[in-house]
Amino acid sequence: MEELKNEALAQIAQATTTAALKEVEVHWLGKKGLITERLKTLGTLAPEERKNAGRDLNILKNEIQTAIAERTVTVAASEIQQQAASLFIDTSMPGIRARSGHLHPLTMVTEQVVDVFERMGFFTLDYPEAESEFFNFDGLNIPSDHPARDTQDTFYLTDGNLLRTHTSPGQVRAMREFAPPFKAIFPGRVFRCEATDACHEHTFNQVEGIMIDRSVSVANLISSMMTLLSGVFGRQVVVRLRPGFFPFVEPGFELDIQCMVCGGSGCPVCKRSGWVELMPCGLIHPNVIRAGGLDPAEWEGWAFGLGLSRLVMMRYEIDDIRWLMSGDLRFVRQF
Ligand code: FA5
Repeated sequence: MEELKNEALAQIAQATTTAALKEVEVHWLGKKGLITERLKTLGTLAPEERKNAGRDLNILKNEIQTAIAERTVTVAASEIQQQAASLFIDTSMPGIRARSGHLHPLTMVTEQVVDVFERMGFFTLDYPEAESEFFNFDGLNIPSDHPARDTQDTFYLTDGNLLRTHTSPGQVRAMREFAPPFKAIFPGRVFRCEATDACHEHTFNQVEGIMIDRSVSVANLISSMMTLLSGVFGRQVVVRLRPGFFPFVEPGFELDIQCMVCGGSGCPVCKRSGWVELMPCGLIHPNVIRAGGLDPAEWEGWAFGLGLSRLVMMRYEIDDIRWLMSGDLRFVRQF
């Protein structure tokens, strides 16, 4: 026993790496290690001998285990020291700049619009992108034979629903959901089955806004629009108001903004006209108020449908709407 112990302790002392120590451990205490093998032969000894040999072997086993554990601490510490000494840190090396992510320009402008409107007392709602024909068309005073349906080429879904072509379905939904008076906006994606160009996408963003009260005015509508635009652009912008037709408003207007990409001189974004159609609006048609479950004799409202993607283009002077959804990081990283 004494000889075995000396031999084991000598091997442990000689091991200078954790790998070498592991080998020593396997050699003595492993499944086929010396001590384990000897413990297995105990059964062949006479009972008296077996008792003593068993006790001695277990004492030896514990001693070896303790010695290995102690040596492991020393060896590991010296290994760490060696590693640290061999590490050379060149503090003059140029660093690798961490690139932090940021919001997409569309998200930034949406948040700005939401912020301006929330400060004016509007609350923000989120309505479904997959809509029923009722909310997208019929409820908005656009029956199935109405020519206005043709101006918004529609993606129909196999379940009979459709991808909303504008955010206006939220008008009827909001009126059904909230007791008037109230004012709300609902930003979101809309979809149209149409050919794309510098200022037309098949998937783009709008923000709808409505105000329902006993008496509302076009003057109030226009002043809200102006507050929004100066809030987003941080400066005075040139706008013009034209009459516009939408079945769900009466009277209806088109609010155009002077093209901020070319300053009004004409470019592909404004189709060389110097103006960009940005924000149709008007007083909500009595039929829509009715579809919203309210009595048009008691309640009035105004609504607008802002082309958010176009607003982003104007805000950041982007010359082609298709950049927005392109997923091209070279574009996104510029903001
Ligand atoms: C509508 O979508 C109406 N729902 C807006 C409205 C709301 C009118 C409330 C009255 C009251 P229009 O189809 O014109 O209208 O689209 C609204 C805005 O979305 C346009 O002024 C334009 O800025 C933007 N827009 C329209 N089509 C596209 C397109 N293909 N790509 C990008 N922006 C578009």
